[in-house]
Amino acid sequence: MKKLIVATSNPGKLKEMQKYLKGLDWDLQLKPKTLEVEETGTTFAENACIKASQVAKALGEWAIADDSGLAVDALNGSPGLYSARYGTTDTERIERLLRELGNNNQRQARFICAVAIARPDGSIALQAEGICCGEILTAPQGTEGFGYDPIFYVPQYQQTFAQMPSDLKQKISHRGQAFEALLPQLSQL
Ligand code: ITT
Repeated sequence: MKKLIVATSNPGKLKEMQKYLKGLDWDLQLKPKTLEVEETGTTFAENACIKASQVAKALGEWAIADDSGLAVDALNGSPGLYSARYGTTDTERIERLLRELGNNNQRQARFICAVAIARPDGSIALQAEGICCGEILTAPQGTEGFGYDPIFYVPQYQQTFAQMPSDLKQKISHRGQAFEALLPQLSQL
């Protein structure tokens, strides 16, 4: 089995990525904590490639990375690429977003996820992207998931990502869409 390094420091993402990659012919290993990569790209796709490529090259192994974030229409797409840097904890990030949105009734938002897989020499082998549209609530609801999940409401299911069963989130989320596009290509590598 070929080794695939999962290049993330986010435990919530890791859990979801492991589920998508389960049962494939790859031996998943987590990136060492000390190996940190600066996200200098200007798009989610660029950052996913930077993370996968640098980790792959540093370890001489295949690597997969995810770069994702929440874009809120009324905030001109913020926090976007800066979703992780919006605060130091999930609670702080959620509070800041709710504060900035205030009682604006334009609450449309979308989650975006880019995934990339790099070869051991750092070159990019595969890339995919997914988007999930929803609305930002005025207060958190639900305890599942991670990150901004408690304030991201999906009208079609009348639930936030943090209220829905994890299997449903896995299927309909931005990450779900990205992996749906990636997995058939991955099994052909
Ligand atoms: P790595 O770069 O180490 O993978 P990170 O948390 O820094 O971890 P990003 O730079 O991609 O990851 O930032 C993504 C931000 O968006 C971060 O705050 C996440 O918690 C949040 N986020 C991404 N996907 C999410 C999801 O499915 N549900 C809730 N929040 C999510």
